[in-house]
Amino acid sequence: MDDIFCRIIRGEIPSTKVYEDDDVLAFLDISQTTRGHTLVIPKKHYDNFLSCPAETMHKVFDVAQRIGQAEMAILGAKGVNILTNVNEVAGQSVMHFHVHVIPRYMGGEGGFQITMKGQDTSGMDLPRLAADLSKAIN
Ligand code: DGP
Repeated sequence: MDDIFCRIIRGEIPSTKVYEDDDVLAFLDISQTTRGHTLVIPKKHYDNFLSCPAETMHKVFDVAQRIGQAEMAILGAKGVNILTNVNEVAGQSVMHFHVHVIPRYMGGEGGFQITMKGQDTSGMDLPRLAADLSKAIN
């Protein structure tokens, strides 16, 4: 599997690096949804968060946490969104696992918006739903 982030890792496409070690690379997102918007990726290719082995996933999130802390400390961010999309239906456009670290400021931001709209749950068997999910976790 080869994608645009694999090419960034190999240095074939330039990126504005924020952090790098043997396993993880972080660089500024080209879109800069808000100032400092950073992507954290494993150097080894995995399609998404769900297919990434836990050990690597933990390393990626460790770096994401540190970048979020840095955004709060030196960019004046008042909050941070940590986001990872899985598959096109959830908005994933680059099929290489990545975590967005998006600093949030008071007013004057870019276009980032999350709207979680609740729905009528009266027709759902929530205890059954939770039990099914619980059973499926291994
Ligand atoms: P997603 O929609 O979650 O798959 O996010 C992919 C992000 O990757 C999107 O915010 C834009 C960013 N992106 C795409 N191509 C490039 C690139 O060549 N360089 C950089 N720095 N970011 C890119």
